[in-house]
Amino acid sequence: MNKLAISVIGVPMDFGQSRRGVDMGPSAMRYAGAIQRLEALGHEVKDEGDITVEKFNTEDQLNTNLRNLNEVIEISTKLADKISEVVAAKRFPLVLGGDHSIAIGTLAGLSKNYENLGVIWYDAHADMNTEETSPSGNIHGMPLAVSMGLGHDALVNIHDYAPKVKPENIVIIGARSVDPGERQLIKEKGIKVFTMHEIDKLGMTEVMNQAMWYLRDREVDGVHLSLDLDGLDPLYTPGVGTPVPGGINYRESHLAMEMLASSNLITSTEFVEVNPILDEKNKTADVAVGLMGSLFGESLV
Ligand code: EXY
Ligand code: MN
Ligand code: MN
Ligand code: MN
Repeated sequence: MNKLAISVIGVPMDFGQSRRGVDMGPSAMRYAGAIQRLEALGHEVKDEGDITVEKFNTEDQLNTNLRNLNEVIEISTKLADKISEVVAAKRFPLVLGGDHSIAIGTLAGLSKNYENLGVIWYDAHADMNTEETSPSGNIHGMPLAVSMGLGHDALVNIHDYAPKVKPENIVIIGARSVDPGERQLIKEKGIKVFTMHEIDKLGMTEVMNQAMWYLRDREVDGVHLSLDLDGLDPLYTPGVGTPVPGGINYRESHLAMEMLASSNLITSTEFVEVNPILDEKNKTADVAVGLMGSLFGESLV
């Protein structure tokens, strides 16, 4: 794997959902040695610090079915600004979340720098709800819909352009908890999804090969890996806000990262939903940093 100039950006964000603690995800992953792990692989790593997230009064603001909308808009915009800066400096963005609503900002900052950006969404969920279809009003369940241009105008138009991602350039891996509105959208838009059923049936090697060839055939000029730690089975990553049993196992996840590393397809990534309060010691952050090692070229011998 080529040696990279990596910029680590922390986003201590918990406004996209209603369980406190995920704002400490960035420090949990730094504490688990994210920076040192990548430096040990020979990459030049710059810690850009955290996007400042002003704390606001603790009670949730649920205006309509978009909890903490204003805070999510503000932080997504700040993150998009930072991502654009990093990409303009020809550096590789590695974002540490924070709940998955941060992908709204990451993709807003990334996409205008590409003609045809691809996205691999490694997640138990489809994160494709809108205000109308969401069962919770939590915006961490909406980033893929928003990035396809579906949802509240202020979210869809972060950095004043839309859409950020074409439906045909999205591959979801690990889905096992998908709401009716999301199923509808997946069918309508023909989005490529490898659920746990496909992973069980085909095996991770075949799923990753199919996913990578699918994106190559789309002639993408960059691929963003959005890795939600709840994509793995809660046995391995218990410290997440919306755990779903029957997930991807530890070695399947490392194999997926190792295959992505040798493909040289990935041009940016984010690791999200690490919640140390819900964790067993720092297990989930440790798993996240281990996966980063595999993604950035660590080999077993
Ligand atoms: N689909 C459910 C909702 O929209 O509320 C749960 C979403 C969980 C989102 C986490 C980040 O992946
Ligand atoms: Mn997610
Ligand atoms: Mn998820
Ligand atoms: Mn606008």
